[in-house]
Amino acid sequence: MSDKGAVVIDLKFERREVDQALTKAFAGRKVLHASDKSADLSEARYAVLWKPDLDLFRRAPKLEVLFSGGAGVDSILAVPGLPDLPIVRFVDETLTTRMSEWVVLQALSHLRQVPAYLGQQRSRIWRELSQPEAGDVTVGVMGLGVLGQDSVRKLKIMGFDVIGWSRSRKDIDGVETFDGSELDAFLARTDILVGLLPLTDETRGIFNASLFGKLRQGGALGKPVFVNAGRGGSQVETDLLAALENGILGGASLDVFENEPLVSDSPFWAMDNVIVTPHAASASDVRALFRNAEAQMERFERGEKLQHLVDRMIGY
Ligand code: NDP
Ligand code: OXD
Repeated sequence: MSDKGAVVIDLKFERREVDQALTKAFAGRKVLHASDKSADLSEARYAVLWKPDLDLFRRAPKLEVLFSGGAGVDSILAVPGLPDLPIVRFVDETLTTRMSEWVVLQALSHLRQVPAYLGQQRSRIWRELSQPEAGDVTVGVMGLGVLGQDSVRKLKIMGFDVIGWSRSRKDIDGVETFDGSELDAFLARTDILVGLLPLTDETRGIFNASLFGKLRQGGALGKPVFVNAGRGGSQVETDLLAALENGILGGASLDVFENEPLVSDSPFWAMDNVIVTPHAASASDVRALFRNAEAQMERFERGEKLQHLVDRMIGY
């Protein structure tokens, strides 16, 4: 075995996919599985992890870099006893493209009244509904990071009027942007609100009754629509449910929930104007994840800076 650093894999993903991806990954490196409780992890330098075992850091005390199995790192940052090591987020075109596909799909579904037409189909009703133009609908994206910026570009291509909000103002061609202090002005313009925020102390519960009440009423869709693929901890589900029931919101597309999996008796499943997907907006492609981690390990061993590092002070 070469002197390249050993890697521990602790991914709570489909094992078959992980094993298959490993056949073409980490050449020249020892690969260890945290799930193998008899494995000696004591010399491992790297861990690729998603929902890691609580004893991982005790078993692997010489880790130097952690690689997140996903773009969001809230669950890693919440692990008790997490060592103070650099954490690399998963950033890859496959993940970005999948998320933009989901976001555009949801925006188009609400624009083109897919939930209503599916209801009509089930009742065998042939009735054309009124059809607003995409350009008359403003999609407001909260979170203009890697995923948000690609989504706004693709929403623009579909003809929507697109605006965006993030902690620090972004400069994106053809998109009006707002900074953290301008949330109310941003919401007042928004017909379809898209959440692509990380879960942090600041964003926990941000999608609440007060926020829903500030979205534009009477736009081209009549009532505003809420779309969330960031994290469920950012939405207050009792407020969301009330807003959908009392008509503050006209619909929603939800990929993430306060508690996952969504319980079978959740009212969201049965709401005609709500589209539910099982945290599947953008699943990590394991082959791409390993390719990225491997490239970063090579950089690290050449003495170059790691990319896509998490800022633990701000939590993303
Ligand atoms: P980035 O870190 O690239 O972007 C995060 C964005 O959120 C930045 O624009 C940042 O602002 C903004 N932001 C963070 N906190 C605040 C705040 N308090 N106020 C205003 N803006 C804030 O993340 P990604 O785009 O890569 O991913 C976003 C999230 O998407 C992930 O954290 C994860 O939770 C979720 N995700 C969900 C998936 C799914 O399948 N449902 C799949 C992948 C990711 P600034 O630019 O100023 O720093
Ligand atoms: C991620 C996710 O953060 O899948 O990548 O949610």
